[in-house]
Amino acid sequence: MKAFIFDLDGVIVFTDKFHYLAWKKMADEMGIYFDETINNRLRGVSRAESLEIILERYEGPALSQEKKAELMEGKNNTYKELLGGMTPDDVTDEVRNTLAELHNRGYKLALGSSSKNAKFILEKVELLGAFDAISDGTNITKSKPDPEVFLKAAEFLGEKPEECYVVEDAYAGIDAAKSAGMQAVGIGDAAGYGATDKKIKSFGELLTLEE
Ligand code: B16
Ligand code: MG
Repeated sequence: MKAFIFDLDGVIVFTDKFHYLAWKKMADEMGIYFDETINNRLRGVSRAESLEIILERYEGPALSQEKKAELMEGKNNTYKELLGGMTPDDVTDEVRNTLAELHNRGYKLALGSSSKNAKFILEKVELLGAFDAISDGTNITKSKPDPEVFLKAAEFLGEKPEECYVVEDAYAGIDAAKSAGMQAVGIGDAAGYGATDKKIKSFGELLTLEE
């Protein structure tokens, strides 16, 4: 194997709590029921698809595309305000050291995130320089479980899909990795998902994956 492609939210940083708070604010304002169980369905899913999942519980008059765009913009503004408080302390030493050691061992490292805020987050936590390539929500047309974000990451790295590991916390991300022809490593929620090739309990276990 030549490379690792990392999901961002739920793997490198835990921004899911901010997504939850930002969507919750919007849902409360619109009188829509929304809880953490529904929020789990938003992992790895694009902003537009997340909105549609939340609107499954909406009972008001039909919403125009303009209104939906406005809702997504409002949610993203709240989310970015919450992200504004992030610092390098929001990345554990385990994550930082493991990334550095994988690099030392000669692996190429890429980010493969559905988020359009990925670079902003990596800047806040001072990890932008840890990756050789970034594939995120700004360079894809289809979001996970479509393999596009990971295939683009492999292309940016100049590596073959079958020589890439994908590290993911979301079922949609594991499905995307398998569709891309990559090795899927599950952490967090995804460690309990049958489609994963390898399961890890902590990030540092990536160093012993090939033993
Ligand atoms: P944004 P990942 C995903 O990040 C999140 O898990 C998902 O909840 C979010 O809707 C998506 O990014 C889009 O994020 O609104 O910032 O563009 O897990 O693929 O790193
Ligand atoms: Mg994720």
